[in-house]
Amino acid sequence: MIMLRFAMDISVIIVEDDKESRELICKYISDIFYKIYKTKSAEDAMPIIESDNNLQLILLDWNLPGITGVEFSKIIRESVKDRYIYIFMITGEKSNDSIIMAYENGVDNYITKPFSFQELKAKLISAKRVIAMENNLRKRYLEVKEKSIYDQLTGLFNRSEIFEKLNIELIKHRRLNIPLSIVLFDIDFFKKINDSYGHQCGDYVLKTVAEIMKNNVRLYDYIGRYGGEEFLLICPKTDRKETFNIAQRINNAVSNMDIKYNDLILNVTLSGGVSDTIETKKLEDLIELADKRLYISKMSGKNKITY
Ligand code: GH3
Ligand code: MG
Ligand code: MG
Ligand code: MG
Repeated sequence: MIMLRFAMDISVIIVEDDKESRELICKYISDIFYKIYKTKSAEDAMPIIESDNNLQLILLDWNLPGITGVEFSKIIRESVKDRYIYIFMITGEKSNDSIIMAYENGVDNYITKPFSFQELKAKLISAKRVIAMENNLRKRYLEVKEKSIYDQLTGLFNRSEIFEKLNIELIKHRRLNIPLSIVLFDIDFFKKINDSYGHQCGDYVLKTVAEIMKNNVRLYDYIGRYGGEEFLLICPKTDRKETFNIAQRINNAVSNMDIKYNDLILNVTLSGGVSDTIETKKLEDLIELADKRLYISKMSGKNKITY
């Protein structure tokens, strides 16, 4: 799911062991942030950083109990990957070397003590802009990623993604030494639907069949659109006898469904072929076996699963 985060929603944490400074900073920036946490140590700060997904700005003191702000900055960079966190140091250190070291360890910006609160505020307004930009980029990236793994028409995994899933599962199963099986499904007489009622009706049937399939697989199965009216189901930790039963159940659900399109009521059936990793461990051979059995189902009258 894509989380839309506006700059308004950014929460901030002040990590500063001096109570007076902590309170003062908080007071000065409270009108530009949605939520401000105040902590005296890295130890207290970490659980908050990990649990508040809106936390994207840290005001970090250089000297903290048991750890330096720079060390803490490095830890944050290594452990928080789900969002960009802008790390702002408040420091008494003025040497160029210290500042370079801070930047090398993940710090984004700093201000040296003593500082004017006006200047701090100005820098934080700019930080907010950078965070908003980061969030936009991330949101775009997730949108593009989502488009690149799902089939637009059916919402199932697309061909390349279902292959990717199969690849990953095969590697896992090789290690576990547990069987995995697949089913290749093909809608029977689908061309007739297009020819008789038009392509749009065909699309609607495809979408509906995909929906029924999705509702009838187990939580940990993967289903994707393999081609035009062909689907590939991956059943982890399952041999082909068991998977045959799952495939039958799916076919029954599809064939029992009255698909209503305008004034029409359509019924479709599936043919399928099942194979498993007890027969072969190779992806290509697994597909070929399932495809051969799908062909047998077609040749022997359709509306049938072969394993
Ligand atoms: P069989 O029972 O042997 O499987 O025959 P069939 O008619 O189902 O299979 P065939 O391979 O002859 O035709 C499949 C048709 O599916 C041909 C193609 O135009 C159609 N098709 C493929 N992708 C789409 C799509 O996205 N939308 C629609 N409406 N039709 C599609
Ligand atoms: Mg300190
Ligand atoms: Mg086909
Ligand atoms: Mg077909």
